[in-house]
Amino acid sequence: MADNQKMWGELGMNLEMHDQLCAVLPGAIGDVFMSQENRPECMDYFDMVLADVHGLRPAELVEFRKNGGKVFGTFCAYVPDEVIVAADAIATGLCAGSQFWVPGGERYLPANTCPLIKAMLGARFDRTCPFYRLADVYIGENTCDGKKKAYEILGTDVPMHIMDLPQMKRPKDYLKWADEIKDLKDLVEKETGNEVTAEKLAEGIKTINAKRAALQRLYDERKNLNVPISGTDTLLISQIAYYDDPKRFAAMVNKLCDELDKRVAEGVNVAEGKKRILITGTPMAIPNWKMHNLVETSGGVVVCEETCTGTRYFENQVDESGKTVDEMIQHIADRYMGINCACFTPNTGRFDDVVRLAKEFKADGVIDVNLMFCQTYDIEGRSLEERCKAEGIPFLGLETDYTDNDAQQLKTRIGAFIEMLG
Ligand code: BJ8
Repeated sequence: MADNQKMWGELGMNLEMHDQLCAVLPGAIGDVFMSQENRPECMDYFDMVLADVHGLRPAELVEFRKNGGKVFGTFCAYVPDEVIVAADAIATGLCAGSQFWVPGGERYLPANTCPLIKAMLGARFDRTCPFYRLADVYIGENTCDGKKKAYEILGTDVPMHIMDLPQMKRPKDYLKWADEIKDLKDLVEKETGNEVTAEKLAEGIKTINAKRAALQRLYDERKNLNVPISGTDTLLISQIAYYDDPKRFAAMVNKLCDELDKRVAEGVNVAEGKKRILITGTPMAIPNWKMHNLVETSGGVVVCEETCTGTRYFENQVDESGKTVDEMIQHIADRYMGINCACFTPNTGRFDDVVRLAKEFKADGVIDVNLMFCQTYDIEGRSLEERCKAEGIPFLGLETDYTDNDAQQLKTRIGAFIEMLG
């Protein structure tokens, strides 16, 4: 901890304010994670990463930068880590999931902005997140209007590169995204001084594919009728995926899955008698565990997340058959364009995914959870509800923010929904 204080000081963080954030974390971890019964032993690694979330990984990034390495901060599941890794650089997710950062963001943004965006700005401008201090360049993307405009404000304080994400999925849009990925490659080459050769890019693709495969394996475990791991624990793993070292992360997830294989064989079930819930909607950035905690303390178990901190992050692999850098970049673009975000029109692929996943994971019901003021997901929720109802899938739509003000009300609604599932 003393070392952490020194590191945070050297990173120019607001130590006094940051102490306030650190003070609440152990309580939150205890309430949300340690109160669960019969957790897999291999959660130890992820618990450790969480307990020292602003110490362990940041210390590695500090060391990496001392040796000349470059760190790129990202905010969206569409930004391909493959290209960054191929330049021997590190990609780290910067999405922010704490109410602690929201007031800081409100100094720069209208109050009726999505809390994820407000927290992003608060984390940067309050100087209370080491990851925001450690990223040399931020990679933004044209997705929703709020993020797009917030990046302009972040860009006044930190080097910012924006990727122009198409908002439709026509053949020319796939080519356009490949072109944007080429620009990203040029940027990381320039920043790092390292060339992204075909060999390096092939290696980067393999590394990130292996990470995705490990997450797919973890999710497959949850398809069992005996659920070997809670949704809350799985969400934590998905959140850590955005900033841990990809090779180590994949190894730790696979180790956990070995344990889960055994638990499944032995009939261990962490959710005896609970209703299986699929959550869909906006991402849940660390430390946002609110909805999972509410569902799993109200008679439900979350068996799948159709979100960017869930299946959208890891489903589908990059085709590894590319020989040239251009071919590989097109394959990367093709994989990422397969993500179904509400920023796209039309986005019926997401409805197909929700229905497919609800069946695969044997969900009793779907809860669509959207962050307040996220227009695209909010508007899309109506059509998603119609589709689920047409398929005979019970559906509940909820809107929330990062505060606990609505927790009791949400718990009542979730409890009633789960009871209705019979
Ligand atoms: S691919 S979901 S990570 S844009 S910030 S859209 S909640 S108003 S995060 Fe996203 Fe990429 Fe899409 Fe995924 Fe709404 Fe808030 Fe915007 Fe958000």
